[in-house]
Amino acid sequence: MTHRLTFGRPVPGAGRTPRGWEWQWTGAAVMGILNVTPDSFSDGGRHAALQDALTAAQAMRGAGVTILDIGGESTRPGAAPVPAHEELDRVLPVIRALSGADVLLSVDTMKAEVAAGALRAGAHLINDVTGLRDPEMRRVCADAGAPACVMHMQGDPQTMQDAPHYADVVAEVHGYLRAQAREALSAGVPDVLLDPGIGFGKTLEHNLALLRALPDLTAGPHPVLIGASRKRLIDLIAQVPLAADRDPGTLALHLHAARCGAAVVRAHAAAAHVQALRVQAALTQQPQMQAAGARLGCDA
Ligand code: HH2
Repeated sequence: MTHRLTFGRPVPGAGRTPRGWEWQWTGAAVMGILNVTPDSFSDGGRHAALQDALTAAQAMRGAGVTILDIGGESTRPGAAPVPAHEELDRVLPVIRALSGADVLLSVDTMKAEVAAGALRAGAHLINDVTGLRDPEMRRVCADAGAPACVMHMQGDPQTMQDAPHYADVVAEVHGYLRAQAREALSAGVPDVLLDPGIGFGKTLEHNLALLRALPDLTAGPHPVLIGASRKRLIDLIAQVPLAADRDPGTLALHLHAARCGAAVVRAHAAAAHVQALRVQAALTQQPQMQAAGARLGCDA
């Protein structure tokens, strides 16, 4: 399946179209997670020094990862909020050091102020786990010509896992994502990716229902991102208490997502994902690399 994402300004690997600059790829691209936080649930503290973050980025890039998602604030259940200036201090040096590299830079932030600073420093894409609910976030993305990932979360990270409740989780989450996409596009955001938000205010049954219903979401007009990497649902399914041990379960979930038409999978073990997705693509005879994706070594 071929996916497209439109930017309002030139970005690495994008081709010019009448609507802007388009990134086009086939199969699921890998978004490598680069958390520069002390407290992320799986990789907290690992990339605190700039050099460690750049070494990790280089390794992912070398393995064929085409999008890096740089995060300066943990969103794990119960995480303490971080002031904008502190989040900027964490992400800006990494963005500046990587800007100009042949890779798309996404910034994982809930704050318009952080998004604005990150985009000025050279980021290309905003990943907002609050789904662009803040009109200021929509304005910042529109002004910078940056597409955004619109994610669903019930509640906020402090309380979201207390008692998640839905009458019909699939209808509610998909309806919310479509409404937020309309809102973002009408505010001038050039394009959106949609993400049902695995683990964000959801029980195991809610997560499984959303993953099973993925073909309904991927049949829509917007590319879909799935981020199940090392999340607790894998422990609940397969009894794996340590987050760092959950890569096999992550791969199973993300290969399922790719088969269901997901455009991007967000992963800690990014190199292993590139390899597994290439093998899966060969089995399903999807052409591996096309157009812009070929130049970027885009993952099938
Ligand atoms: N999950 C996390 C963070 N950001 N963004 C999107 N679009 N989708 C996700 O599923 C998602 C996300 C949580 O994972 P991680 O970054 O590893 O942990 P932490 O939030 O503790 O930094």
